[in-house]
Amino acid sequence: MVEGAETRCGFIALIGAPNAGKSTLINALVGAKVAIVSHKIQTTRALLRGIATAGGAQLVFIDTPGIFAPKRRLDRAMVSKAWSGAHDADIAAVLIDAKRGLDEDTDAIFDHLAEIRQPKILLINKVDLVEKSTLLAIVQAANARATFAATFMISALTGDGVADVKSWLAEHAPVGPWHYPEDQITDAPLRHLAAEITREKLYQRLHQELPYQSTVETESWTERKDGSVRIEQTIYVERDSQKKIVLGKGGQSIKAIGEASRRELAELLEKKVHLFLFVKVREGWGDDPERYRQMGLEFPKE
Ligand SMILES: Nc1nc2c(ncn2[C@@H]2O[C@H](COP(=O)(O)OP(=O)(O)OP(=O)(O)O)[C@@H](O)[C@H]2O)c(=O)[nH]1
Ligand SMILES: [Mg+2]
Repeated sequence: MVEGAETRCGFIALIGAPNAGKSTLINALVGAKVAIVSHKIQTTRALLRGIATAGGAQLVFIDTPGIFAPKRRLDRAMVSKAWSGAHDADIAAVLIDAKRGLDEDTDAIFDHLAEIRQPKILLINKVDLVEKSTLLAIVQAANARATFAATFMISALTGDGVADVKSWLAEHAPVGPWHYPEDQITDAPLRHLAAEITREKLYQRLHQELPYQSTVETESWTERKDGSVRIEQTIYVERDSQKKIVLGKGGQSIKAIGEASRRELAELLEKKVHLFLFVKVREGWGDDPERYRQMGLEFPKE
């Protein structure tokens, strides 16, 4: 930051259908992995802030859970978190997956956009996957449904167009002091980030419904004299049959998950990590207020 120069600080919520690429984009904008990503829908569960700087501006991006038609209690908690993130921001960035276009999920989002009074920008993501003509049709259809201050074509995966989004936001962020120290890249505590990394490995390794019926919590974190850290985490599942799958034959599956997570944690923390994973059956954790509190979600009454 230049001494004496006018500073800007903007909060930007990324909203969009499940799997649109919100978390991938936040990592690209921040330039480091702060949010977990998977090819499965509904990976992100709570709000997470990723912080970037551009020029004299601090840009605080809010990753939100994909917005979709909620059925379970956990889904409802995630959807309401996503909208609250959009309402609290200075600017809402609406992300559309170019491959999917204005499908049912995106349509439902557009129905609610009028309620958001803040300026909105449109980001058409995954341009690496489609033809130019398809993109133009999406842009036209989207702009007919809502008013956007700007439209960008990007690929969060390749980084194409991401710098343009950043500079536009830096120019349009409200004037004001920075909210976070200059070198901070996320507001998530390390314990939470560590649990998320293990959850990402679960999502990548397990199939069908199982990831949605599990959650991960960091139970203990001990810095050791030799400079390494000992982390204990619990994976909660709903049923004994699910525990068996998470463990895998002869413990193979949990071992692979633990190894992948440990490796990434060691890289993130830049120290040796001893990771211990425990699998616990907690029937009905999806109806347990404490699990929601741990995830950073409010517990819906019904
Ligand atoms: N080809 C391509 N794939 C992308 C791009 N952006 C994201 N993806 C992929 O899309 C999938 C979903 O990405 P996420 O970042 O987890 O999507 P999300 O919107 O955060 O999803 P939820 O948290 O479930 O709402 C992943 O497999 C990403 O690698 C892109 O620009 N191009
Ligand atoms: Mg996500």
